[in-house]
Amino acid sequence: MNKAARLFFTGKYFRAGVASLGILLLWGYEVKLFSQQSDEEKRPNVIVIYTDDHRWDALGKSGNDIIKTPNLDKLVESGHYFPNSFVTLSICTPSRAAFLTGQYGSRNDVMSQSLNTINPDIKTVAQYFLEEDYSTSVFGKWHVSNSPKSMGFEYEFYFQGLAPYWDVPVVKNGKELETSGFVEDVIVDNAIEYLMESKTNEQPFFMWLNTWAPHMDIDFSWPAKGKTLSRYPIESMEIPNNWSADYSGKPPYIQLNRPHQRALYYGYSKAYPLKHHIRGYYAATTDMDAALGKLFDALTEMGLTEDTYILLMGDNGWFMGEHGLTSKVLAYEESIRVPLIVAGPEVQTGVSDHLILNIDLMPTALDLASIEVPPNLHGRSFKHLLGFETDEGEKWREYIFYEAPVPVHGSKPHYAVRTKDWKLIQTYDENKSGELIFEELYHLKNDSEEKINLVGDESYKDTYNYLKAIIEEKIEWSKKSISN
Ligand SMILES: [Ca+2]
Repeated sequence: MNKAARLFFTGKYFRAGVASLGILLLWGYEVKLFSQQSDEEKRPNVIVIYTDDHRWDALGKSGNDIIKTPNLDKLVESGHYFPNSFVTLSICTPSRAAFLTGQYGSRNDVMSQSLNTINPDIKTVAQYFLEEDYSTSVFGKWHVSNSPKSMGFEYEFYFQGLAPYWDVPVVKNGKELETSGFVEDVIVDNAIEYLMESKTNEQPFFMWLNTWAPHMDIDFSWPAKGKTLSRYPIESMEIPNNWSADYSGKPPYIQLNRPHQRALYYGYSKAYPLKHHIRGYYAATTDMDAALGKLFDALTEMGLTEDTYILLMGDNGWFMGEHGLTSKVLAYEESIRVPLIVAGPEVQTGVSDHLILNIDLMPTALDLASIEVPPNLHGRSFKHLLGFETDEGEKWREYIFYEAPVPVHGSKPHYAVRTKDWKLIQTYDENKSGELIFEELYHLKNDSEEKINLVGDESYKDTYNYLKAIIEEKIEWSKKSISN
């Protein structure tokens, strides 16, 4: 249906039409046509949930036997799970901008926590939904400098970056507001309240819900609920296999700079402080899971499940001692790989190993709502991978491109290309020369923990050349996007 027709059926003209048909009904006219059209034109709701610093394996269904995420596991069972999902740049603000625009940071202008203003000429996912007469809302962490309203969200309940886990101050529709309780409960309770108010509205809704957990809180810890922490005995936490990093195959600056030095500050050279952090991260994830469980239950109780798509993805991952590191940004798996689950009407249940990016969420969300996907996006709709017949066809990307073109948290400019089995990372000098200073090649199929750098190994020369040609072409493309 074209936009004009859609607006007719959903806007004031349609409401006027309904009133007229009501009069016709009183006169005893046949109204079968009306009821058929109403069902046919019912449009789905879409909820995108962005979980913060949620690494791909902090999910029971990923095979993690320690973490407790019963509600997300249920979502996996009822929907489609993509364990090979990644972000285009692993840090909060650029990841949000990538989702909102369906484009890389080099195009939307958001490439670090300080380069945090989305190019206002680019239309966001919320603006596309708004144009189709959806009601649009955002909840939880916002973390870009543009205002939610200017990005197409009619209803806002948000806070900016670093925040406390308890009694978080928020902005609700332009007004500052104090809250009490755990941050995820505050976010979800307000979202449920909004849904209660809007469920009788004939407009469908597009909601973006951003969690704060399991991101570290404003004091760099994870003050989860006491009961939840007690479910994770510190001695049961497992130290990662790639904890004691051998830096001989890694760019030397990593050891000397923030990613490693901050880990040392946290005490990660010893097992106990690291296990203590793993416990806090897992408990915060479980508390987040419980809050999302309340949202899922509320959708069921309100009878919205059958009309609502849920797309849940992590905004970036998080190092928990792997390679002796903390934090994110760097292109290793723990940082760039995130959970992705999609559930909703007629979504085929199952698990797919296709390589998905966060920039694919926007076109997929629009496509699920049968809204035309704009042609200028970098991401692609993966609706057909959810069991729907579409024009997209079956061929999907064979690699993902990762860009971190400006220094963030002590990183140097670096890029990566990852296929299902391999990854090539290139690190560049951040100074004017911009020369290539380090390369890493990992055979993920045999070395998922990225311990052995195979650059220079003659046996893998063809693979290296193949990936090198791709990454250098993509880097040129990325640089060109920035200069434009
Ligand atoms: Ca994040």
